[in-house]
Amino acid sequence: MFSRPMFSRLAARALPVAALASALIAGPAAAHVTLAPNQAQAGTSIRTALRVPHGCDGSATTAIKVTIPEGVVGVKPMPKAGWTVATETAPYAKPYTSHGKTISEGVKSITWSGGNLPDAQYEEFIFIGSVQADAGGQNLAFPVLQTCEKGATDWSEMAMQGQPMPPRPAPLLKVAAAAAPAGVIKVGDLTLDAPWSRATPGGAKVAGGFLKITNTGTTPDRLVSATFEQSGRVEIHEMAMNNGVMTMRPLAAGLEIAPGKSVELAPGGFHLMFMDLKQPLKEGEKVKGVLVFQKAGKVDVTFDVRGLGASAPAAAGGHQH
Ligand SMILES: [Cu+2]
Repeated sequence: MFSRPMFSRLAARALPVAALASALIAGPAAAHVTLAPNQAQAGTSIRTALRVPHGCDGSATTAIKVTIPEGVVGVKPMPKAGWTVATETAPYAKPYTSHGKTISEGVKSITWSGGNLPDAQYEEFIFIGSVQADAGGQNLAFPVLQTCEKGATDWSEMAMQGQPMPPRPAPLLKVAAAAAPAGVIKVGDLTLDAPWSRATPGGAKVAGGFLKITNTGTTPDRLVSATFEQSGRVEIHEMAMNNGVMTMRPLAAGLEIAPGKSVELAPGGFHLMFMDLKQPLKEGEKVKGVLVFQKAGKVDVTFDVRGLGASAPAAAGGHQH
């Protein structure tokens, strides 16, 4: 029978690095400088605090400097009574867009200094920022240099697979994957963006179906067929100029989605053609359908029925074929 300490050692050895990092986050961290909260979702803004639970070997803390990792942008510190706050800016590895402007640099470190935090007391140093959308699934490290009346502590060590937990770990922020926007479906290498259709005027027997299909993989896929709950059958169409007249024609072989590319099915271009409608489509309805791809297979989708767009090409005449 294993004694408990022996079992713990065996278990610790088998932990992959991600689990080890999680253990650092979730474990009893009262003795370390940590972030609270220490979890965030990619693509969202954060408000978090560095928790400083003690000084350096009993000596009072006089300055805290935190380094902001790549993937966290738009950082602003909260001023703190009795402390002077300073920031350093530098270019981001990946610029981002905010309110239509490209932001290519920002705060990369914050220092609160000039205060005095006795070893017997605890304090929080607050800042806000945003986690970039592609930082999902990572544990971002925020190394901290804690300066005290006597000495300093460098909280910058990283947990490594197969190594014991470091005594001075950098505070970590565990970032969950960004939420898919409403109406976006991911299946295999394909992303299907917001399928929609359009209300039909009385008596119309056809309607268009639209969405954006993106292939994030390395091989082509092909939309080969589809079904729509309120129509007898569905064709895949393209619009093209023919003797100076815009006409639609069925794509017998379906529609290829090249790797790394997006194909937009939209009024005036490629579209699904819902034939033999059983009843008119009304604005606000949600109608189920199925898209069939050569590689990704069958995908259930829901088409949002939008209002009748008088000026949009797909609703304007070409449907009498
Ligand atoms: Cu058509």
